[in-house]
Order: sequence, then structure tokens, then C-alpha cells
Amino acid sequence: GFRPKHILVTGGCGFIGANFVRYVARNHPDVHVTVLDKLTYAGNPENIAGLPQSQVELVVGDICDTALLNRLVPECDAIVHFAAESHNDNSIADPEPFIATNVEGTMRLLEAARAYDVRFHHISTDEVYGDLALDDPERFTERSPYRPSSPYSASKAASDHLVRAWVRTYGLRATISNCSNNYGPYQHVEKFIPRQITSILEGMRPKLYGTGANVRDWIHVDDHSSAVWEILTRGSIGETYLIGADGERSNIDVLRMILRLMGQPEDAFDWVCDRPGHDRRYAIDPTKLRTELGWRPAHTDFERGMQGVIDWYTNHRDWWEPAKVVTEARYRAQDQ
Ligand code: NAD
Ligand code: TDX
Repeated sequence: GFRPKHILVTGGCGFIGANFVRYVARNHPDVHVTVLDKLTYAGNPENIAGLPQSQVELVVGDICDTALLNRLVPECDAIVHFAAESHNDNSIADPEPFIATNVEGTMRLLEAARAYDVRFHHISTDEVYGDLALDDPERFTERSPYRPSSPYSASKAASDHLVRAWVRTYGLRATISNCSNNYGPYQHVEKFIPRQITSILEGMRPKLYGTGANVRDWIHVDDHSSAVWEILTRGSIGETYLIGADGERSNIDVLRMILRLMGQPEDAFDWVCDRPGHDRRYAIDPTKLRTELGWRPAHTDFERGMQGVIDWYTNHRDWWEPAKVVTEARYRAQDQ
């Protein structure tokens, strides 16, 4: 296996990146971490606060900044690339930053990794495969065709293709993982689960898009982190691994669970207009990751995981209240 000593984590002040940095600090105290994050609306240095300063260092900057990459990348033996514009609704309102960060930014990082011969792991999403019908018996596999629906998922698909091209053409030592929907602490309040929990805590009614029949395949963010660590250290170069934990649920079922756990009537929400092009269903077949690398999720009780997330948002109002005001104003302007 590959034993990294110093990793560069892009987007390490966002939801999944920060949880990954915390995972590494907890489980691999010998690994040094440099976080490179632009601190967009989605990035918050609080997300990695309290970690040992001797282990984790934050550099505020843009992954598109070649001069900065030429300074940071030679010091590392691996890049784990989480930085992205990540929200579908934002990409529908304004696609431009998605191309700049997700496509151009990934290209800049790949060029730096190539120049300094650094191991690269690319974090991607199951959304690159488009959607499945609600009653389709199939799930996504590593062989599913690319068929992205939104500007966000198209930009992530583009970034995956760039990584594959750099592997094939330049021999870059890279791997890709495409994960399903994550839940856990530090997730931005624009996303489905934190939006609904924080709305209830604020005395506002949750908002369900369309019919609520859309299905997402939920995985706890710590299980995503453990899978990424296995792929980074034991995955085969040039390979793609799908990450999922058999967590398919319809949106309306998830919302009713949240309402019930928070002591509300199960119909105490509003139906709002649907997301344009709304993907119906995502579902991951994680067989390759399980058989090749022996990975297993630790969080298999979704209701228990959800209770943990509700408790976290209940106890971290100072963390989310400023973003809540801004986010709901943005949604109101879109009638969502
Ligand atoms: P997020 O929006 O919470 O965090 C993104 C982070 O990237 C922020 O800290 C932001 O400041 C930073 N960033 C954005 N543009 C940057 C730039 N140009 N330079 C440097 N930093 C920049 O996103 P997330 O939900 O944590 O997602 C992280 C990654 O995981 C993304 O690549 C996303 O596509 C992927 N992913 C997310 C999910 C999910 O359920 N959230 C599922 C599968 C894959
Ligand atoms: O208020 C809402 N009401 C609602 O019904 C919001 C914010 C969302 N939804 C629906 C839309 C989706 O069907 O809930 C589902 C989940 O929505 P999001 O949290 O926006 O996630 P999704 O669009 O599925 O994308 C997420 O998973 C894949 C991440 O944001 C992506 O970064 C990741 O690639």
C-alpha cells in the first residue's frame, strides 16, 4: 500500500473535506495535512477548528492559482481533491463558477500533480451517471455510461474525464471515487437534510420539491471518509470506485423521519415547485469497493445517524444561523 506522509486536501473547509480532515487527524496522527480552500460561501474555517496546529495547516487560496499550487504541491506526496461548487440549485441559477472551479480548477491541480509527480485522488459524485427510473432494478456501477443532467453534474463529469485523460496520456498516479449523497455534521444549510432540520429549529416549515418521490442513496460522511482513505492507500492506480452504503430513501420518507424525530406532525411541510431537470433516483452498487478493498460502512442505522445529525444542528446554532438567513433569502428569490 501507499503510505502518505503529507497530503494536500482541497476544499478542506467544506462539508465533506472538513470531515475527512477530522477523520485523518483522528485515525492517522502521523500524516500532515495542508488544507487549500478559497473560503467561498460554503467554506468555513470553523469546520476544522480545534485540530492540532502541528498536524493541520490552512492555506486560504484558489485551486485555479497556478503560482500557489507550484508552492504547495511539491511539499506533498498526495492530493485529495474535494474543492468544488457543489450545489445543484446554485448551478441552475448561475453555472459559471461551476466551470471555473470544477473544470478549470481540476485541470490546474492535475497539471501541478503531473509536474511534481504527486499521487492524486479525485472526489466525484454518482450524479455523473444521470438518474435511474424509480422502479429500475439496476444500480450505478463503474461501467455505467456518463449522462449528467445539471450544470453541476456536467461539470463534475468533465472533471472525471480530465482525470482519466491525465492517467492515460501522462501516466498520472490517480484514482477517482464517485459517492452517493452524504449526510453528517458541518453540511451547509442549503442542502436537503440540514435545510429541513434548521427550518424546524427556526419555526419555519420544511420545503419539499415536486412530489417528494425522488430517491437519494444516503451515506454517512464518516463512511465516505473511510472509503476515500482505503482507495488512496490501497486502490489501484487509474481505477474508479463507486462509494455507497445501500441507503436508498425517497425524499418524502426522509422528511417525514426528520419531522417525527423532531416531534412534529408528519404533514407539517410545504410542497414547493420542482427543481428543473430534477434527477429521479440515484443508487450505487458498491460491490467493487467491498470485494476489492474489503471496505464496509460503519453507520448502517439511518435513523440513528439522523438523530445524531439533528442533535448536532440543535447544539450548533451559532455555526449555522448566519448562513441560514442568507440561504433562505436566496431560495425565496427562486420560489423554493
Ligand atoms: P461544499 O460546498 O460543502 O464544500 C466545498 C469546499 O470547496 C468549500 O470549503 C469551498 O470554500 C471550497 N472551494 C470552492 N471553490 C474553491 C476554489 N476555487 N478553490 C479552493 N477551494 C474552493 O461541498 P461538499 O458537499 O463538501 O462536497 C465536496 C466534494 O464532494 C465535491 O467535489 C462534491 O462534488 C463531492 N461530492 C459531494 C457529495 C454530497 O453529498 N455533498 C456527494 C458526492 C460527491
Ligand atoms: O429544500 C429542498 N427540498 C427538496 O426537496 C432541497 C434543498 C432539496 N430537495 C430535494 C432535491 C433532491 O432530490 O432533496 C434531494 C437532495 O437535494 P440536495 O441536498 O440539493 O442534494 P442533491 O441534489 O441530491 O446533490 C447532492 O448529492 C450529490 C450534493 O449536493 C452533491 O454535491 C452531490 O454530488
